[in-house]
Amino acid sequence: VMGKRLEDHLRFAVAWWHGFAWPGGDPFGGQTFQRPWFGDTMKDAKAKADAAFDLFAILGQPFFCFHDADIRPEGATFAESRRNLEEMVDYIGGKMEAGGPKLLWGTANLFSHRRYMAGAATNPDPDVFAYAAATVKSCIDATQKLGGQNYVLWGGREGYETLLNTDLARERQQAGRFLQMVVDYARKIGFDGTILIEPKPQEPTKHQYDHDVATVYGFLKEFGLEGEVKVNVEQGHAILAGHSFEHELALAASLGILGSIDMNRNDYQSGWDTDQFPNNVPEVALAYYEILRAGGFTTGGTNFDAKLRRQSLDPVDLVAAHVGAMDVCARGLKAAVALLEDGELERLRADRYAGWDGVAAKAMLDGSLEEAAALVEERSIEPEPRSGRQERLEAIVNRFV
Ligand code: 3MF
Ligand code: MG
Ligand code: MG
Repeated sequence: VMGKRLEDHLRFAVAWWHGFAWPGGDPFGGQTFQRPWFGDTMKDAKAKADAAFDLFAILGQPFFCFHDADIRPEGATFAESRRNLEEMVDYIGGKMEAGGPKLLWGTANLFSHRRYMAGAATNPDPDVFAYAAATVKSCIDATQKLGGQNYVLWGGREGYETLLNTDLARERQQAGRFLQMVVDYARKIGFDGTILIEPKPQEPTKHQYDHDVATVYGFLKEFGLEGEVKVNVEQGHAILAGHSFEHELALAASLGILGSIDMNRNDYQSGWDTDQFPNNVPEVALAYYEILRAGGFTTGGTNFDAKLRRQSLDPVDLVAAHVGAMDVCARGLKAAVALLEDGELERLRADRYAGWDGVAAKAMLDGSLEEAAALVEERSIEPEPRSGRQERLEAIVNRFV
């Protein structure tokens, strides 16, 4: 399709944080999982990397993604954390050279540590801003060193709980300044990957400044960064924002900022992010349909931002989870390709707007209210609603999924 093999459209990535770092945390209990590699030492971090590459060898997926905090132990000081990260980057780099997957993206965890409870870039404390900036620098360096094709920023704590203690305008300015610093540094060191913001509403802070694609685009425009930064769209985050996955993808594509996707599943109980592995082929098909219509991924890909359920104690379940998820995506992509090749949907869509091909209608696109008013009276225009044929379109989709 479009000159590429099917798998080159999918560009699967395994997320390091769910598979190897997530302790099965339960807000009503605590840690659920026990893994032999859990621990705070460099030895544990290396054992975790070994386990990760064992899984990658079984799955054979082309990419992986990580946060700094997933791959290195936190040091007693910033400098120690940075050195730990550098050592792990060398360790992982060696494994990648031996034939492992490539890095789709790296990112900084600016949300788990208690220092970020009141925000990272948007924190009222300038020391936290500086610490976050230093951390992102070390993560861009790590991503660059491992040949990462993108760099992601998810503003997990960039928001507020109560407006009463919040200078909203100031915090958004701080976030804009921070993002400019990120872009400047990435360009300065010759990082040629794509910088991506991952929008998400309502969690963990009640009011997130990066609520959805439209909000992030407004933010990028405000700071003149819409040509520099794109978005990483996540299914679960789209649902939490009251959208569908395909809506967020289509909007991002139309704004020219569609970069990559975090694939997972949030469904009817959508008050919080459940990060399940995808298992809804029709929904996935509509997502890839939008991605293909936008020309497919360039540097982006399909990252499984999905975790095992807490009762799935055996890490071997990670194999089944990823295999099943890849199958769902492959089936969704094939359905999307078949729909595009069939062409009926696109013909019907174009047909719906065919009225705009007339000369008078075209003139209205650069006309005025007066011209429209004159036209309506001169031609006695009295519109009747046209048939939308929605069930017919859905029936076409249903033939392919
Ligand atoms: C939270 C997320 C994050 C991001 C990650 C990279 C922990 O809901 O989706 O995963 O994907 O921080 O941006
Ligand atoms: Mg995500
Ligand atoms: Mg998420």
